[in-house]
Order: sequence, then structure tokens, then C-alpha cells
Amino acid sequence: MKIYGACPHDCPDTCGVITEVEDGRAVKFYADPDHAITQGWLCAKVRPYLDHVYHPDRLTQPLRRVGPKGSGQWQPITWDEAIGEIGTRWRAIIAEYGAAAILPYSYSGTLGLVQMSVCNGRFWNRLGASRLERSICGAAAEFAVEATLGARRTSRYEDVSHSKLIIVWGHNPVSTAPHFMPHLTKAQRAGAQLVVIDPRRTRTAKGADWHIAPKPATDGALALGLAYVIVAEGLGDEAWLAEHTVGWPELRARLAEYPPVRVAQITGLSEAVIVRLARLYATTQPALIKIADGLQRHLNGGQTVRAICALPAITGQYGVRGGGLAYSASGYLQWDGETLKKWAECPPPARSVNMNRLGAALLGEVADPPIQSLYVFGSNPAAIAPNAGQVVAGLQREDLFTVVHELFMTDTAVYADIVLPATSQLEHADLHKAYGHTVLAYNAPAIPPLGESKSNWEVMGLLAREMGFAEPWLHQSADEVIDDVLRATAVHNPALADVTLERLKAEGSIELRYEPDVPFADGRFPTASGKVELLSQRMADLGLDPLPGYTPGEDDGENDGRFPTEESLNLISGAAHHFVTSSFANQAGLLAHEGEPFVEIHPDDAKARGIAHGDQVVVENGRGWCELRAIVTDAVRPGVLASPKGRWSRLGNGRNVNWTTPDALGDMAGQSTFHSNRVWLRKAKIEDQRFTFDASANNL
Ligand SMILES: Nc1nc2c(c(=O)[nH]1)N[C@H]1C(S)=C(S)[C@@H](COP(=O)(O)OP(=O)(O)OC[C@H]3O[C@@H](n4cnc5c(=O)[nH]c(N)nc54)[C@H](O)[C@@H]3O)O[C@H]1N2
Ligand SMILES: Nc1nc2c(c(=O)[nH]1)N[C@H]1C(S)=C(S)[C@@H](COP(=O)(O)OP(=O)(O)OC[C@H]3O[C@@H](n4cnc5c(=O)[nH]c(N)nc54)[C@H](O)[C@@H]3O)O[C@H]1N2
Ligand SMILES: [Mo]
Repeated sequence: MKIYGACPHDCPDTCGVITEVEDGRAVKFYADPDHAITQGWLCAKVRPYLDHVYHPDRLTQPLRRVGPKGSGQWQPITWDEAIGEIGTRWRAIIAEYGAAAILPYSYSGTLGLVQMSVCNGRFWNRLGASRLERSICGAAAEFAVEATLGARRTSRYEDVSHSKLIIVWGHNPVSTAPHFMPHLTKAQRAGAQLVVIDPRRTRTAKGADWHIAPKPATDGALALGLAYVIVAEGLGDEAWLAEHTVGWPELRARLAEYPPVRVAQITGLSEAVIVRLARLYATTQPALIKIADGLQRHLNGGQTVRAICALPAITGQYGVRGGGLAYSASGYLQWDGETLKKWAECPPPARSVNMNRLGAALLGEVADPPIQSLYVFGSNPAAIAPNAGQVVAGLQREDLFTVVHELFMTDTAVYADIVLPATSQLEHADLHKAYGHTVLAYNAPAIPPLGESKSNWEVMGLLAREMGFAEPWLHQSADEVIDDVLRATAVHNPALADVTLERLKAEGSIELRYEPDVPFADGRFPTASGKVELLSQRMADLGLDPLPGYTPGEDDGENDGRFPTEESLNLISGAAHHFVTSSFANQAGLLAHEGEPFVEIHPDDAKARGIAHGDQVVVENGRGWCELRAIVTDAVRPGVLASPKGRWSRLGNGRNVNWTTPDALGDMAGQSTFHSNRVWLRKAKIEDQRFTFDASANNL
């Protein structure tokens, strides 16, 4: 039997997949040959998906903690006992503190309509729990792009074949958007030039005609410097600017602050590079700039994206097939909010807690009421949230009642009071839209749940019943939810007119079409002015700089005086090729490909610290430290370290890079700032070696 599914993981490609089942067991898993984006092949991470589904470490029954927090001592309990205990604890917390003392924490373990979006909203809104400000990934870029262009719309992957120049800017699609790559390669074969701007020579940069490696967090200045040269040399499209933008005179005046000589100092690039790139960009058209979210995980990330968004306006490239800005397709299809969340039928929204401040929030930053219970699903905050030492200290709070709904005993689950087993994508129903394209894909359950595992949505139903909530919208089947949301959304999104659940089930995936086919080709931008808002009143109203700009945005590593400032390095921690953040980072085959946790360091920086290739090193700052294997390489520029995200502390020596990353918020939308991370690096000493995980050894 062949069953259509969708890859649920956090990736713009959202592939169509097929599972073959024999006697209730999945025996084959492969790409849907008819899915417009997937085109019959899967990435390295998802190809061995049955190893993930049938991993021997899958959780199969509810567990109650019996030893101290984090000790890993559990007693299996029934679902009735687990839900009953959660209800008892929550009722007591609500009586004493109110429901806002309960915080749900979830992110992108699955991107499904039901298992993520509806599960993030309905039950918690009805309960009156604290809301989670979901800003760990791309909040600043989303905000910046919407403020500037009005909506997140992006060209189709295949339209890159019309590009003559592609600037992939702080983005690593070989790893993070693999199904864009065949189209990009085809364009390159047809003569298009590829420029990659990244402080690290990534897999994507290796395939570029030109790799430019600026200092991290200086891209805003680089963009303004390019604009300076374009204007100074008369290469801009003044007619397009006059017709389609607001605020060009003001921005042009600001550009005077960004001559190449200054931008060279800020970025660490030569003036010649800046001038050459500006000329290339302004004279090779169609020219596409492709960004994602890694670029903006900095203190100044929102303004960086604003500055980059200005470039296609200055060169008149918006609306041109093969030109413009490729960021996200999320703006084409927004599920009907009320059907998703049921705000109107719930108590007024409670306060919100920024997910990047989880540790601080648990340790008292959020008071009145303090957080007394944490319910985690579809996320692994002890491994993926910044300033992990604080997160772990918060999770160790004796008076915090923590429930974790998971497939595996993650770095987070190990601190739970109650662990609930979750189904994998092969075991539940869902509907998936994508952030890289406009293909919708239905995921039919292929196999029965493993052991006693239950889907997020089933557990929400059990919790609702336990709390006495009888609203029918908390007790629908997943298919009923999908059907309702599709119908409600179709009212305002004509592309869904003939898309039904029945059709999705029969066809697996359906590509939605939007007019105009090339974003903004009709010259209409859904901003307040209908134009590209180089000058943004919306920004001004929020007390933000109304014009694109550059501010240094330097992290100080919370240096408590132990570390000499001049020896600091900037650690960036982007995507690992073989994991999706921490998902799959417990899978033997993929771990073997990725190798042990490492940090890349430039030979000059290694030499200055007496580090040899392969040495065990300590990366540290005032927030914490972790141990990694040094890879001495000129793939990073001097002053920069790179160590991929996603490692499980439990499977290493107790800590990962997030023990050093900042939980300060960026310039817009409460954005995470992982890459604005000032650290110091030294050779590990014998006494540093902690190969077994000892939670009591936190140096907080
Ligand atoms: N294989 C794999 N794929 C993934 C993920 C994964 O973990 N693994 N994660 C998924 C998720 S959650 C997301 S949000 C997307 C992210 O997709 P991307 O944004 O493409 O991925 P990142 O690796 O986070 O960041 C891209 C690049 O930004 C660079 N960078 C960091 N700071 C700067 C800077 O200041 N300037 C410039 N120019 N570059 C900078 C990093 O070196 C990195 O190579 O990928 C998704 N896909
Ligand atoms: N240092 C550093 N850290 C980063 C980043 C960075 O660039 N650098 N990037 C950040 C970004 S962009 C993101 S998006 C976040 C992602 O962080 P998370 O959203 O936490 O994503 P994952 O690490 O994939 O963890 C998802 C967890 O959900 C579980 N899961 C999967 N499906 C289900 C399900 O159906 N139900 C339940 N209950 N659980 C499920 C998986 O087993 C897994 O443990 O990480 C952030 N962390
Ligand atoms: Mo992300």
C-alpha cells in the first residue's frame, strides 16, 4: 500500500513523500515523483526517515519522574494517570496564580497546520495560558520584509533560470533549501554568475563564482555601500524609484554616510570588492538576491534585511522574472486566523513571553505570576534556545512543573516531571504549506502509532477534556480541522477555490497559483502607500529607524573581566548539513556523516592560541562554555568561528554551543541573536574534560 505524506521538518522545501506499508509496518519511504518541488528525490536527512521512525530510542509510553530533576529516573505510567496528574497540578496552579502561570513552549518539530499551528493556539487560548512570542527564527526579517514590501512573496524556484546574476546572501541552500539547488545549478550552467556572501565558506559558497566573506553583522553597511556606488555611478533606476517607492530622497541622502572607504572598514572587505560587486549587481540583470533567516540572527538583523530589500528597488529589479528578492512564500497563503486559533471564543489573550528569553523567564524575569508550569512540544529548548545554561537552570527549578511531549528523550525531556510519547509524521494526519513555495501537501497517517504514542492534537483533546472544556473545536478529528480551515481560508484566498480535503487526499499535493506569477510584477505592493516603503511610517510609529540603516550591534560576551577584549572571536552557529536543528542529531547514520561536534577556526587565530588541527578546545564567555574539536581551516575568516547548531548536549560532553549564545533580543520583533556571539577560545585542559553528563556541574 502506498501512502502520500509530507515532510514536516523546518525547511522551505516541504517535500512530498510516499510510504509503502506492509502488515502495518512502513517498509519503503521515498520522494513523491509528482510533487512539483520534490521531483522525486529527498535530502540526506530525510532519505533514511525509517531510521527516525523506528529508532530504538523512540518513547513509547508516558513516564513520571521518580529521581531528582534531570537524573533520568522514570516510572512508566498510563495516559490516564499522566493526564490526571497534569490536570491536578494545573488546577492548583491556576487557583493560586492564574492560568498565565502556565507557559506552552513549542516551535518547529513539525510545521503542520494541525500538529503545529492549531496545537499552538486553540487549547492554550481557551486555557488562558501565557502566549509564546515565536521569535527564535526569522521574526526580524519577516517584520522588515513586510514593512518594506507589504508581504512575503517570492519567485518560484525554477524562475532562477531567468537570472543572470544570483547573490545568495547569508544563506546556505545546499544544506537548508536543497530543492532550490538543481534550478540554481541549471542557471549557472546557462551562464548565470553566483555570488555568495557569508563569513564562512559554506557548501553553497564552494559552488560560487565569487565568495565574499564580510565580518558578521556588517551586511547592512555592505548593502548601503553597494547602494552608494550604484547611485554615485549613475547605475540606479531613478524612474522606477520615483514611480514605485516612498522615501528614496531620504534614503539617498543617508547613503552619503556609506562611501566604500567607510564600508570597507566596517565589513573587513576591500573597497575594490565593494565597488566591483556594486557594478556587477547593477549591470547584470535580471539579478536575484536570495536570503533566508540565518543572516538576520544578529542584534541588527532587522535593519540588515531592510537595507538588502532596498537594493532591488534601487536597480528596478522588483517584479522582473529572475530578479528581485527571494525570501519567503509565506505571504501567499495565511490560514484563516480565527478558525486556527478561536480567539473570539476564548478569554482575552494573556501576556506573552519571548521564547528567546526562556531561561531568564523561568528564573524570575517573568513574574506576576511567575511561570509555574512549562509544557513543551515540537521543540527542544535545552538544546536549541540561546543561553542554554540559563534554560537548564530554569528547568531544574524544583517548583516548576514541566511536561514534555516528545518522540525522544531529548536534552529538554530529561528535565521533565512528566514525559508523553509523541507520534512521528508517519503516524498522524496533517496538512502542510511551505515557506519556500506554494505547493500544499496532505499527510495521511501511514502506520499506527508506535507503542502508546499520541499526536499533539490528540493530547490537546485529552487535556481539554481533563480541564472540562467541551467546545467542539477542541475535539474535532485532524481531518475535520483541516476541512474547516481550508473552507474558511478559501473565502479570502481564491487560489484555494477548488482545493478540497478529498482532492488533497487523492492527489497528495496541489500547487497553488497566484497572480501575478512573478511577485510584484503588477507594480503593486501591499503596503499602506502601495509602494516599496524605503521610508516606513510603521517603523517610525514603533520608535524604530524609519530608514534602512546600519548599527554595529556588538555582543560583549557578558565578559565579567576574565577575558581580554582584543582576543575575542565571533562565533556563528548556522545549520548543520545532516540535522534539522536538533532533529535527527540522535540518529547514528547521520551523526556518522556529520562527525563529532566541531568548531572551525582560521589558522591565524589558531596559531595565536597554540591550537592545532584536531585539538579539543573550550569555547567560552561570561554566559558559559562548551567543548568542541578544533578544525583549523581558512573556510572562516580571521576573527570568526563557526560551529553548527543542533547538537544534543546529552549525547556529547554535556553542553553544546548554545551554552555560549546570547539571549539578548535583536532590533526588531524580539528576534534571536545567536550569531552575535562573542566568545573566547582556548585549548581544553585535562580538568575540563567532562565526558559524562553531570547536571550539577553547571558553572552558572
Ligand atoms: N540541513 C539543515 N537545513 C535546515 C536547518 C538545519 O538545521 N539543517 N534549519 C532550518 C531552519 S530552522 C531555518 S530557519 C533555515 C535557515 O536557513 P539558512 O538561513 O540558509 O541557514 P543558516 O545556516 O541558519 O544561515 C545561513 C548562513 O548565514 C551565515 N551567517 C551568519 N551570520 C552572518 C552574517 O552576519 N552575514 C552573512 N552574510 N552571513 C551570515 C552563516 O554562516 C550561514 O552559512 O534552514 C532550515 N533548513
Ligand atoms: N546556536 C543556534 N541555535 C539555534 C539556531 C541557530 O541558528 N543557532 N537556529 C534557531 C532556529 S532558526 C530554530 S527554527 C530553532 C528550532 O528549534 P526547535 O523548534 O526546537 O527544533 P528541533 O531542534 O528540530 O526540535 C524539535 C523537536 O520536536 C520533536 N518533534 C517532532 N515532531 C513532533 C511532533 O509531532 N510532536 C511533538 N510533541 N514533538 C515533535 C522532535 O523530536 C524534536 O526534539 O532552533 C534555533 N536554535
Ligand atoms: Mo528556523
